[in-house]
This record gives sequence, C-alpha cells and structure tokens, in this order.
Amino acid sequence: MFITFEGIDGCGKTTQLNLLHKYLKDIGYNVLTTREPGSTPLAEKLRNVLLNMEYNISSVSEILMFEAARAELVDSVIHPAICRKQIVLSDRFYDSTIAYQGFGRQQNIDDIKLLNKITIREIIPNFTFLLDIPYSVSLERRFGSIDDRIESTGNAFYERVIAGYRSIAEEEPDRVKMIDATQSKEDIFHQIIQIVKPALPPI
Ligand code: Z5A
Repeated sequence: MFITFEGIDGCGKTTQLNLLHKYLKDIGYNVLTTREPGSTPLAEKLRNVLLNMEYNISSVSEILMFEAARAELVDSVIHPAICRKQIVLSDRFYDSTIAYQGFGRQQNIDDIKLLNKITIREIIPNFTFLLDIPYSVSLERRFGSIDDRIESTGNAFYERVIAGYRSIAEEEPDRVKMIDATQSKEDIFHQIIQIVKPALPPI
C-alpha cells in the first residue's frame, strides 16, 4: 500500500504522515516513510540545490531536477519497499510537480504528466491526502522561519498552486482525498484514519 500527502507549505503533511506512521506501526505494520525531493543520497543533494536561494534555476531545469529526484526515489526505495509488502508513506509525490511547476510556474502540464509517467514506473498511490489550507494560514504557520527558494515565490504563485491541487482532487476523487486542513490535527487525523482503515491489507 502506498499513501502520499500533498498540499502547500505548512499545510500539516509532515504532522499527519508522522501520526499515521505511528498508528500503523503500533498495530503491527511494517511502514516506510519518504519525502520528496529526497530520501536517497542523490535526491537529498538535488533537494539542497532546488531549495537553495543561491541558485537561479530555470523552470525547465527545476522540473527535470524534481523528476530526477523522484526517479531515484522510486527505483531505489519505493518500488523495492512495495515489493516487500511494506506500507509506504510519502511526504509529496508527483502531484507536487503538477501543482507547483504546472499550475504554479505555468509550465506545460501534459509534458509534466509524461515525465511523471516515466519516473513513477506505474506506481500510483492508493490514497493521496490533499491537506487544503488558504495561503494566509500557510504564512501564519511558517511565521518566523526563513523562506527557501520556492517559498519566496509569492502570493499569486501559491494561489495558482492551491487551485491546481483542487483541480487534481476534482479529476481523481477516488485517489485524492481533499481535507480541510484548517481543522485541528486530531480532527484531520480522524478523517484520514476513517479512509485508510477499511483499505488496510491483512497484517
Ligand atoms: N516541490 C515542488 O515545487 N515540486 C515538486 O515536484 C516537489 C516539491 C516534490 C519541498 O518542501 C518544497 O519543494 C516545497 C514544494 C517543492 N515548497 N517549498 N518550499 P517540503 O515538502 O519538504 O516542505 P514544505 O512544503 O515547505 O512543508 P513543511 O514546511 O515541511 O510543512 P508541512 O509538512 O506541510 O507541515 P508540518 O511541518 O506538518 O506543519 C507546519 C507547522 O504547522 C508546524 O508548526 C505544525 O505543528 C503546525 N500544524 C500542523 N498541522 C496543524 C493544524 N492542523 N493546526 C495548526 N497547526 C498545525
């Protein structure tokens, strides 16, 4: 089983992923967590470049680096873990590239979908939890932290990313479950569990 968490910065992905990880481990599942970009030595290096304010990266290079990081992660971590019947939870996956680079940076979405298809090797999440918050809440939750290269892009960009995520959820309602993430951590987690529990494989 493969579950991904999506949404704009500060939406609470990492919080919910950690809660689900603990819940599944406590009831006896073998769980692996990953993050994008990252979770392999090369992908972590690409992450450092992608988020670093020092670099002025073209939109096309940015897409290709996110896709390269994803290819590494799928081939060396996610695919083997799924073959071992582990439950894999990922903080972001290919929807991030559609939302951020496709909608946010206004790059060609069909081209991104093709690149995604090449990198994911037919690994589609069983569920994707889209934690939906307005940009103002993202700013409040990130108050005091230093913006990285992507976070510094600004308001209009983030409004497009949010709209992009919502349209992905509309397109694929069976996979992408949109949750109002302005609710409490506990209420959000309760909704996630209601969806995941009936679909869990036997231990
Ligand atoms: N990116 C991209 O552009 N294209 C791609 O293809 C991919 C990624 C894969 C990766 O950052 C960056 O790369 C990201 C998109 C881009 N943009 N930027 N920058 P990331 O995913 O590693 O980190 P992030 O998106 O910036 O998220 P984050 O800062 O780690 O936040 P989060 O995981 O969504 O939230 P959190 O850490 O769980 O919570 C943030 C704070 O809010 C924390 O203090 C919590 O205690 C609090 N919180 C959480 N939930 C709640 C609720 N329900 N109520 C109140 N407070 C809460």
